[in-house]
Amino acid sequence: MAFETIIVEIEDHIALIKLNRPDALNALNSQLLRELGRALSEADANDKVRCIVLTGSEKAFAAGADIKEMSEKSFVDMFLSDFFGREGDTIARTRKPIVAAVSGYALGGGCELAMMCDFIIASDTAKFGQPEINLGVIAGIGGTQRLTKFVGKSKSMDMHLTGRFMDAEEAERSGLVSRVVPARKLMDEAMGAAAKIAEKSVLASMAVKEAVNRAYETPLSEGLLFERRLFHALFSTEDQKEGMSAFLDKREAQFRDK
Ligand code: CO8
Repeated sequence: MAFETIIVEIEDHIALIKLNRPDALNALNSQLLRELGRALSEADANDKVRCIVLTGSEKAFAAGADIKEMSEKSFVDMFLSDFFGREGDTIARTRKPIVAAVSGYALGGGCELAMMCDFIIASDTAKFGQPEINLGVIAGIGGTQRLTKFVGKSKSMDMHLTGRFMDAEEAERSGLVSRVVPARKLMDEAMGAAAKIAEKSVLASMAVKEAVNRAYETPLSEGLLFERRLFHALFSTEDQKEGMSAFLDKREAQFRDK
């Protein structure tokens, strides 16, 4: 079934997913999150895809959850439908690497969506924020947890309590984004990073994701053990033999995800 709220292009082992609700600054409604979840699951299952890039428009990555869709809902509606819980879990469970390319507004659910990706490359026009407090609510799809882990308690409290926006420079300084580039170079930078990742073994990329994400979930000793087991396990792959022989033979490795 075709998508209506996102555009998906697959080329050179990269799935480029563009949020596409321009009239609402890519506000995240149920349809968009369902379609995004489906596109990510399909990318995970597609042997041709080795990395995913998620982006929005120049003006907005996403300006949050769709306020029109939510405004009249009751607690019972939200609780019974587990509003966006399942969709959020599907996105966060994607196993292949996802690079977020953020230009313009990444607010509320938009900031939370960017943080579910594996790293964020921002244009110098990017603005991050958790302004839910202005609507009388709080973040609902990971913002209080992920932002706090990325930028620390003080700045996270500041963002959530005041609802102020953080520019790209502050976001890089605080560890929320990995790189900032001029707006006109954003997609080249993100696609370049994805192309680098796509050259690697998907087995190793997935292992990196699992191990780095464990750092947020477990005490250090458990995380170190988990990393070591994955490291050992990769010695059962052909890609490890290929990667190490290629280094010794002074040639480029050709990974086959086996
Ligand atoms: N929901 C619905 N429509 C939106 C949203 C939104 N979050 N943001 C913008 N729009 C719409 C506007 O209503 C407007 O539509 P229309 O032309 O029909 O009136 C259009 O997009 C353009 O917006 P503006 O005219 O407001 O554009 P400006 O350039 O003046 O302002 C801003 C841009 C500053 C981004 C402004 O639109 C704004 O403040 N938007 C709301 C930001 C916000 O509060 N986000 C948080 C939403 S709550 C949330 O995300 C909760 C997350 C928890 C669950 C998450 C699940 C994914």
